[in-house]
Amino acid sequence: MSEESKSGISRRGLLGATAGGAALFGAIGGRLALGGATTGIATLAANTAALAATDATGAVAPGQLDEYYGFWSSGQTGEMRILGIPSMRELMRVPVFNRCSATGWGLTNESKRIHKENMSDATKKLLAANGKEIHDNGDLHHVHMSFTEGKYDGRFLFMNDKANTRVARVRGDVMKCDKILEIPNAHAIHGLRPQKWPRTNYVFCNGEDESPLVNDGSTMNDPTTYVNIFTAVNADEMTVAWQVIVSGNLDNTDADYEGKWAFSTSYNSEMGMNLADMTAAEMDHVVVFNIAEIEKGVAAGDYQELNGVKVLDGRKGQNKNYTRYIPVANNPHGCNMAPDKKHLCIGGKLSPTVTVIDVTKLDTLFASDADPRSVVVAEPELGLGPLHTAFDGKGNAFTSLFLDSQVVKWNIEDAIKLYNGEKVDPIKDKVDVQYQPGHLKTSMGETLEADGKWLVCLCKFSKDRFLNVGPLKPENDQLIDISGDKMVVLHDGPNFAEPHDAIAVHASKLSPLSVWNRQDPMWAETRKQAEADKINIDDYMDTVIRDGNKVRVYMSSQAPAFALESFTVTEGDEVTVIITNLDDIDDLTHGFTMGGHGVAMEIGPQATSSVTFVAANPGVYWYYCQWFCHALHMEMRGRMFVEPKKG
Ligand code: CUK
Ligand code: CUA
Ligand code: CA
Repeated sequence: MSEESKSGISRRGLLGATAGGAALFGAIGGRLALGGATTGIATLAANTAALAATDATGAVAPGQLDEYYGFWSSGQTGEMRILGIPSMRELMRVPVFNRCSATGWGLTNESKRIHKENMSDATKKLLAANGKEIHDNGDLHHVHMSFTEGKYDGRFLFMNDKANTRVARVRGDVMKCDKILEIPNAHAIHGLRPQKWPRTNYVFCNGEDESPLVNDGSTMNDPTTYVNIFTAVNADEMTVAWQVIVSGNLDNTDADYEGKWAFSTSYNSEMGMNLADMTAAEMDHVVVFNIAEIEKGVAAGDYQELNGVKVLDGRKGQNKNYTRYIPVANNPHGCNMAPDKKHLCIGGKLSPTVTVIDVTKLDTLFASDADPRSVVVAEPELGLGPLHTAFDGKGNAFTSLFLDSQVVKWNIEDAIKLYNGEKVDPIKDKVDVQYQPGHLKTSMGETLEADGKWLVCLCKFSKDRFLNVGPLKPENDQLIDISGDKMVVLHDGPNFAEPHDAIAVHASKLSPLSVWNRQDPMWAETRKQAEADKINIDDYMDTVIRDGNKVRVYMSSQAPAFALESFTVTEGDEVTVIITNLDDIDDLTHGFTMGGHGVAMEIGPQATSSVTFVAANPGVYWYYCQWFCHALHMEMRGRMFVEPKKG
């Protein structure tokens, strides 16, 4: 731990901000054992009699629960991760755009159905040409929870795939992905945010890569044919509601707290096709989308229909009710709406400034031909490489400085005063982070319930912070205490490639199930097939159905046995194994792995899962449960006999 954070912890201890709760010396000891040389914490523990289980050091005692769920993206890994805050313990990985060996995501019929449900014909063709059914990868940057009246409601989490232009949804009740939607017309969905007010009816999605609107290979070198597309996804149905063509490209996005606007940064207003051209202009812009006007445009038929989607024209010089373009310094990045409902903060990236836009001035802007810069109310110079901004709900903002490797704490009202010519310094504190931060997140900071307790800073480089694991190093997600005047870095959290973003959701917002509901829609299709086969998948089952060269093997599981000790198929048969886990005990998950067939899946308590494969080679093959479930878990196995084909 660095000298600064050592002294920071001591200072925090002296401030006595940790009062309350029982003495939990053991907790700190436990953390010491895991966390290594942290004499600062030891001193604090020795000196502080009363330390709550989840307070100042970020230590959470064994057996104690975190106060917040952290939902992390994972970039090119393609999954969503759940961490506890403040412990920074990884609690779960939820496969979404990736494949998962443990759970069978991407292998099971249930997950493949979700992958394919909204897949375009073009993608199906591409995948088939490459010998695949579904994509193997995704690039998941942004995870956000659904809102009701500006507060997290625990229903869903939404996330983007930049690699293959998709948006996915994870259910808050079971923490599994239930929808994947390929977005037509747009390319490389990057920024993504749910509407905050009155509820998440839309999820706003930025297409980052410019492409010809009709991308049929007829042109590459005529930049006038290139466009970028902003998409509103219907969050309940997971369908595309409408799209808007914009000038320039789209990077990050956010929405306001009145349900009136969405905002997107654009770093390529130049519509350049290489680095030099993308950074050529002095100014780029933020696009403001007027949701009500766009809905009116849709109702009035002011759109072209492209790949089944209503596409409106919101480019500069077109319908000025749909969009406005606010000039900001060249190549902006982050786009963050403050919980004061008023201030939108745009990270300068190439400029050392954050541009603050007062969204209550937007009505006037749309109603007039006023200078679009008239909505800018502050532009404090904060340091080098400002990317993203987070909030404490007390009027302060925290901006990541990529080049300076720092987080800067600044006061929004003071920045406005400075902009108006008063002599005030909006900067309240700076802290070194290790190293090169991207996103940063405060506890509940993207909601009206921002509580100003914790900040997680997602650093892009860890360099020397951990044991060397070879040329590929982990990222470093750092926990920072922001409850006092000074920020204090408390914890290094190594993380695998590559969380871009995270949210911190108070644990009270969620109550996931421990056991599946038997009527869950996840296996509705499987249930239909079973009904046709006259099998009740809610009960004990040990039946093999033969349907030409298709064989359906129905078996239940109950620790420590599958209902079928063995079954027989014929060489070349297409075999579907359907398993219901009849155990209804908390945490009693079984698995099914068919040896030598590249097949494995999870079957949670009271869940049904199914997987299909071709039994190509005659012989005896053992299947087994790969989830340690019982003292006799090793014995939870059986045989598939593949008879040679006759004649
Ligand atoms: S982007 Cu990665 S650090 Cu994709 Cu949210 Cu800014
Ligand atoms: Cu069932 Cu291991
Ligand atoms: Ca630019």
